[in-house]
Amino acid sequence: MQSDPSPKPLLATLQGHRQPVAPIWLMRQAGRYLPEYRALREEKGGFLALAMDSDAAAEITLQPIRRFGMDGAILFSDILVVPMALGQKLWFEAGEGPRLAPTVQAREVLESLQNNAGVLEPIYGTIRRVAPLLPPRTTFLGFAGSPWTVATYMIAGQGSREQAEARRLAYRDPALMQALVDAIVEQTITYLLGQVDAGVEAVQLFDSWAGSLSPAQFERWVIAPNARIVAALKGKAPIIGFPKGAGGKLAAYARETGVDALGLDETVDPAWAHAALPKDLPVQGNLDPLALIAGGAELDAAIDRILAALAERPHIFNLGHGILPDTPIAHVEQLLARVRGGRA
Ligand code: 1CP
Repeated sequence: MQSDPSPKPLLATLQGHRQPVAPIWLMRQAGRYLPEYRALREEKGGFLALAMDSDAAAEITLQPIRRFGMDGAILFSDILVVPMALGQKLWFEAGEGPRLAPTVQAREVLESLQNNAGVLEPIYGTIRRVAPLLPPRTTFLGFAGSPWTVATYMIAGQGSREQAEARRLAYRDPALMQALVDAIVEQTITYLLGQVDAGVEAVQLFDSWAGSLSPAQFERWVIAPNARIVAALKGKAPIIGFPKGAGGKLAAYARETGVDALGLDETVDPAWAHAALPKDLPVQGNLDPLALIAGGAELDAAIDRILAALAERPHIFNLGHGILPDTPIAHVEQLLARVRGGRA
């Protein structure tokens, strides 16, 4: 049964109500393509310092809302704070990316885990600061990484091209992998419920590396853990699942996890998705971030194709992956005007 639609277009779409104009937000909308973000990062001295400073993180969450009037504000934080809450040391190498404490063996990661959930307090502080400042039509989104994607970082200690260490461990010692994933699931549920308590209205599970798994492994390490998280959040806040690279496994993912909405990456044909997915399932996506960089008539055409393919179902416009740091701001403005002007 559908609830009464929220007056907020993005939240109403997540509740299953198609909007005359698709609501829009962009993954990584708070970040390096914005001069106001770069200025604040310079001042605070790095990503983690920003994310753990509730005032700075609140300001960054609000920057794209002020500049563009996005329909969704996404909490400024990172998926790797969950390993930190599990006791793994996290830092960011300037110009490179996140690093997690030296991990010789996954067993060591697991054995050294301890509940350090107190480190998440400043993030709830960010949410409490942002919530009362949002315009009435803006939906506040929280997020977490999906357990598989988070595990790949915990095991490799950093981003890894094909997630080979984690995939190898999953075959070689599935019990160990399961114990690690279980720990992440529990902490993620606590974290997401904490976000909802603090004031977010919906959440997204980012599964950036879902695409590297074979079908049976996808069932076990993507679908099953995400289904547990979805079940724990049911009735509390809608969940958008974003299993990047899942391709033909998207329909099974949606059905078996019970997510409220499905994020599509840019490799998915939206017309295929519309035909293959349940008619009332809200979908989000899926402009290629490189089309946004290119701009011009090609950008307009790419936007129009997506809007047309998904016009008959609840649709949230977004990119197929995070916005890239060299994206011109004028192209983001062009995108918003096209999406908002195209259908009335
Ligand atoms: O200033 C900087 O250089 C930091 C860059 C940055 C930012 C802006 C990182 C480091 N994280 C973030 C914020 C972030 N990360 C958000 C904030 C909200 C928003 O969307 O505006 C979100 C949702 C994330 C999610 C995230 N972090 C993912 C999943 C989505 C995706 O893009 O695939 C992943 C994989 C991460 C890990 C991470 N954090 C940062 C980097 C550079 C990476 C990728 C590292 C790698 O794979 O090597």
